[in-house]
Amino acid sequence: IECEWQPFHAAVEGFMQQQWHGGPIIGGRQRRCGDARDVLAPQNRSIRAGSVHWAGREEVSEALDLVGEGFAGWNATPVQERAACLQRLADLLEENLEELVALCHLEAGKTIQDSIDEVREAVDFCRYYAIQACENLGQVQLCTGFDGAERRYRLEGRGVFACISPWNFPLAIFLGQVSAALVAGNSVIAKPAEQTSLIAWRAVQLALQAGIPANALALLPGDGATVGAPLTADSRIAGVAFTGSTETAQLINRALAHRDSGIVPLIAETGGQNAMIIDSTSLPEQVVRDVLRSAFASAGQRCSALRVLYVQEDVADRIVEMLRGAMQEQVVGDPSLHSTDVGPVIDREAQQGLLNHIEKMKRSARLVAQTPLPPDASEGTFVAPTAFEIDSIAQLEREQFGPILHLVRYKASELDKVIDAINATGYGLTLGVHSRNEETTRHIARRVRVGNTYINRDQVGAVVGVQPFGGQGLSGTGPKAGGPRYLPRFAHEVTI
Ligand code: TXE
Repeated sequence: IECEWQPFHAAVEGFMQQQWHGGPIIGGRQRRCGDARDVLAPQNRSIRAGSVHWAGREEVSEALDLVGEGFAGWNATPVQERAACLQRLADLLEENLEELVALCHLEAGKTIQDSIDEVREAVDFCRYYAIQACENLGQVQLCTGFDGAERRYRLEGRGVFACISPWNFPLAIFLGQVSAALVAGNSVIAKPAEQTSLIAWRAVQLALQAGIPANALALLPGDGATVGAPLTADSRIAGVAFTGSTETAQLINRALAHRDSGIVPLIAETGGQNAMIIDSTSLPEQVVRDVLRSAFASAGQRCSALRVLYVQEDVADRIVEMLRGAMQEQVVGDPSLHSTDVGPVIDREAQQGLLNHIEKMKRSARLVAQTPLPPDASEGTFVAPTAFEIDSIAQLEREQFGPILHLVRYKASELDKVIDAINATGYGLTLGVHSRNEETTRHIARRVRVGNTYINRDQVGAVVGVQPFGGQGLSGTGPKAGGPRYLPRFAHEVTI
């Protein structure tokens, strides 16, 4: 990691002096509507990365008209040409890596390494969907019916897709959704999260440079009420791809259901209440390393992140002791430093919510460990990684999207109760298991209802084309992003 990281530092630092000024992009032109809002770095609120104009209702309507007109032409473009645009976009992301790393680091407060990984994941999404599209979309497919006759069908774009994305993977999730929708033949209106509009704006500039037609892609930065809600309520939208909170996904679902024009798909990836189960055969050193990464990497702001650690009673004291020591050693602070393990959380609102939870838990649970904050922590939105001991996952009302871990001790005879409690949350995103007993791992993996299970390793999300990612229940609709069944959800099956 050191070798990979060091050469970036000088180039990234150069870009950190830059100011970016973004806004809505409609018809390939940037709009300067409304007041420009300052973009401040989460790690130090006196560092300004630039500014961004937010779209209003007028821009929403204008974008819908324009991108609606662009759909037919883009959908008629051969799939190989659409895929070639994604490959060129991937090339451009790589060519602009240092700028994008600086922007991701400043706008989302990510460490340099996390920012590099972020750009790489976005590149992988573009390349993977380009390849998948050429293999599975566009050309005529044959299927043989019960009557022995062959029928021909083709997958085509649905129309205008709204892609609504969160701030925690501001480039990778943003471009993952947009590239999938586009390559399937849809025209796209992209609505990035309020907190991370600048990097999305830069990505859309690069997409247009890569050859995506100006009337096939529009960007509308803005808030959920002004931009997101009117978009999803509009009859011109033919589908929605959404990643964010479960509550917002439910709102969108209701908005789509209440429209009196067409029934359209919602592809949603949402939150989780992710657990890890550790039994007495596990290797404590490996467990502690994987728990730290799973719970505190990216300051706990990954949808896959570990929230509740179930530890078998016989090994609990030892694990707790080791975890306490390791949490004491973690470094919280400036995400531009190679020595930093945990950076800031995204903004003051998120920070306050997490601090409130910590205060509440201090009154009702046992504090196990807390990583110290640096002396200058008040300049940014830092939250000290904290671990509490609680009785059950059922005590937690909602997902805490930050560096807070909850431990629960269980007896070997209670394993099935643990599994039932995890299933009873209604979420189903990720589960970690640490055990060297194959029967136990198989039993747990079969019974827990989650999208992704991680056995004897850390629980850190997706690997495009290798480990597709997505949940079930309150955690999302599937199909899994970065997997072979994702693209067809963005398309219509047309029999010819
Ligand atoms: O999500 P929101 P936030 C979860 C996690 C976190 C929570 C809050 O639990 O604590 O979400 O994050 C847009 N109609 N995850 O506040 O509010 C909004 O503008 C249409 C899980 O960012 O759901 C933004 O672009 N759109 C996760 C997007 O929805 C609306 C990643 C997400 O915002 C809207 C991040 C509306 N009515 C957070 N209201 C994961 N699974 O990866 C808001 N939006």
